Amino acid sequence: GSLVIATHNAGKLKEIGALLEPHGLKCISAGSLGLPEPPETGRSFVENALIKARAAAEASGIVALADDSGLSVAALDGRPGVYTADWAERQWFEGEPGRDWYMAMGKVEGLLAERGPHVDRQAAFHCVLAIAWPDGEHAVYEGFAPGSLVWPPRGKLGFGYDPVFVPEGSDKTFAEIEPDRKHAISHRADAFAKLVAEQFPS
Ligand code: ITT
Repeated sequence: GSLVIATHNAGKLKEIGALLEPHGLKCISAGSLGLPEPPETGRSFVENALIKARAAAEASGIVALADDSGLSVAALDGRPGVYTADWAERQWFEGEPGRDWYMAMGKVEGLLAERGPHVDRQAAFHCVLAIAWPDGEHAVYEGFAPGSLVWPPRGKLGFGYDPVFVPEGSDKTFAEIEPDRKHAISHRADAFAKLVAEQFPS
């Protein structure tokens, strides 16, 4: 079967495609269908993932999969959380195209630095996958990857905050490890395993 992937984030789309491929599932991107991007007005990853999946299923008439994800930093009381993309896109180094990623990571680091040299650097990536059918049926699956933040950023692989995130048990950042390895341990892989077990068992 085919699924519409309700994301406009190229990094996510690539990872979701790689995670779905072994299950014989084909991705159609929301962008290629010209689907609109609904406002993410939810206060949780679950709410936002459902908003995106339902809107795409309704508009396309095809089963849709959405991913809402983000980084929670312990010393920042879980921020940026659902606002991870907002911090990246708007609130930091606005107007310097191509450097936004560095800037967003720098905002997190700046807030950590304010808390002194012995600040707790623990953080976790969260991912909620929502699947929705045109008839309104839906389900959500949550994934999690514990780790810690490093500075300066290291590595060129992956996307988003990968260059500053070291997953638990590793000394490399997500941007320094091969995609296959990231796909074995990431928050997205964790949520995916639950989705596949329930929706696409082989
Ligand atoms: P869509 O809503 O169109 O899917 P988005 O980028 O706005 O795209 P989110 O609202 O879910 O998606 O924001 C997710 C944020 O978390 C975004 O800034 C990503 O860079 C970051 N993020 C999520 N997963 C990540 C990963 O595996 N590695 C690095 N950063 C990640």
